[in-house]
Amino acid sequence: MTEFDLDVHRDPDGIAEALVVDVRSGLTAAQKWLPPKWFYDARGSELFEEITALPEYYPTRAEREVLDARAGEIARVTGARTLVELGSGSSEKTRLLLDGLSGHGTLRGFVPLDVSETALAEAVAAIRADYPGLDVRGVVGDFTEHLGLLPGESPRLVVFLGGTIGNFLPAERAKFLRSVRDVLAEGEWLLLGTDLVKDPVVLERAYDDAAGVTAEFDRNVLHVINTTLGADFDPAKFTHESYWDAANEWIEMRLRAQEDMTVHVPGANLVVRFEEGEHIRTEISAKFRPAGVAAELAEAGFRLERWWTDSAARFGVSLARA
Ligand code: AVJ
Repeated sequence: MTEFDLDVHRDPDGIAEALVVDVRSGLTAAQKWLPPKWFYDARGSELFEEITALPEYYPTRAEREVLDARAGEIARVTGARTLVELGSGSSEKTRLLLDGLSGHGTLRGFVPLDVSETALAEAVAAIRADYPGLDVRGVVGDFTEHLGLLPGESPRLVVFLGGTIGNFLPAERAKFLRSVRDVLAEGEWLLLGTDLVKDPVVLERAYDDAAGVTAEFDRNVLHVINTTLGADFDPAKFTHESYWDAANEWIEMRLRAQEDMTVHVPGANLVVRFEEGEHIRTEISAKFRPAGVAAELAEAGFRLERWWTDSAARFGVSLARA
């Protein structure tokens, strides 16, 4: 886990500074909010891995079903020499693509990019061990900032899986897709995973599981602020909720204050007051309709070449050409 293994575009000071900016703007807003990327310290990344195995959390399994069925086709259609994964986490599902692409004989390099240095270092070590001969270059960074720095031989296939694009607000999403298009040369590729609109009960359960793992994951952002900025949040005094916003077609995760509280955040030079019953919005996870995904990709300058869903049509995967 050193600069010999990973390209670090985010050092600990830079991370703390970025968190200060987000905490100041989010926790001083009339409706308090925090960006979801701050869930993912070592503990948060572990908790997310646990979430992916929960009975209620179907997206990981649904997307895996698609990748399992289509990896060979993705390799044939793209002929990719470099696989770039944004928000790679443990890179578990990526192995299906690595297998498909190496089986096809074109793949030379793998570039996983993630904000979590610990998760990335583990993934890089595991992939290097299992794919000798593959040039693996981990990049620690934020995919909203560090896209221009992605190495690798063309044609590249950029994959953004898990439905993480749903964490962006619609305007941010448009900007992000456009920025991915802009770093790609014509004829390079994007593989995009999008969770689909479905029964709100199923959605709300997926984000509020019976075992309470998602609640722990949600509260982890408060631990991260405590550890990084010396804050005195008492995470146990916030209850986790998932809420389906039908107008915006997104799930919100919320942390609701159980009593009046004053929280000190010395690292951000900030004191935050909470009223009993007030909530912090900690994540939006937008859900999509097939026509909407196609329109957003076209708007960003992509040509949609393939669209697949799992057999239960819970989750969509798009293969688009720049
Ligand atoms: C990793 C962003 C795809 O939005 O479903 C899981 C994160 N949050 N449970 C999602 C998450 C709560 C997840 N993404």
